[in-house]
Amino acid sequence: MDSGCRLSRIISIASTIVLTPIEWLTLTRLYPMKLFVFHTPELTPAEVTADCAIAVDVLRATSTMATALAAGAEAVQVFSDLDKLLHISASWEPHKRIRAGERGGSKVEGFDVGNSPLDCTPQQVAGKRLFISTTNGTRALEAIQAAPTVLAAALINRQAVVDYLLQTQPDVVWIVASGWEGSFSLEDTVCAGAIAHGLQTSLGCPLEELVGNDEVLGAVALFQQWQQNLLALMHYASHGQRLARLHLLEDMKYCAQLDILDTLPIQQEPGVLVNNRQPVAIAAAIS
Ligand code: 3SL
Repeated sequence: MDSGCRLSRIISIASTIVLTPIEWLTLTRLYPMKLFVFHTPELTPAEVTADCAIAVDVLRATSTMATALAAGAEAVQVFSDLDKLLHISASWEPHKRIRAGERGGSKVEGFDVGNSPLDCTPQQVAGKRLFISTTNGTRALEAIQAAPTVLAAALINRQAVVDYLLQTQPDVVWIVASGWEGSFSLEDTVCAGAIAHGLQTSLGCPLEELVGNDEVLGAVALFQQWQQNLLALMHYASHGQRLARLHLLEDMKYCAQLDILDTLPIQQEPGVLVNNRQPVAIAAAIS
């Protein structure tokens, strides 16, 4: 639809209903937001950046980060390198920090916890900084940390991410899936599709008005196919099978839930994410 046509559609809609300021803004800006999905950090352009870049690692890093912040962690600080994490966190008082280390799905020896969101109870993390290094998720966050706005998304906090994008309307948004050691991860791309689908539904615009690359269309199609069956998808996905072999079925069950946390991990300084929302009672969510 050309912009003249769009404008007359807007005027005719607006004349029949009472609009909130956000609805007016959405309509009058003619959906300038463009979404791009990248399946791995390696496929993400290094030389340019987006207005808003979102890292996704449903299994399990970004699910763990959102859960820790929902449980009242002071911040989450991410590292791709374990030694650097140990060095930087050493300057924090032990009762003010918790060190999470994961490689290949298992907890790294000497760390307080691995990468299970279910370990992030208020008793364990409230008031503390979570220093975390994981195989892929923390690398994805490092890859996008130069963007003016950096978020961490998972299925569990999808709606909080969508709401933020609706409120702030960045022009160019990248959704960067963590993948597994450089290759595609089904559950991350489905989450990217869930974000794009949520945005499109709220804006009420055709998907093609938001699409920046073909990957967005693929991600939305995958989400539409699996949205009623996200746990089954985890069991098909190669990383889900890896976690199942490690008997981490409860983690998979938890991470497969959609929109259960109103938590928005947002980068405050390079590598440090805080909650853009108030901590909430999460006992019910993680039980
Ligand atoms: O790859 C990662 O960053 C981790 O989330 C993988 S795992 O779920 O902890 O195995």
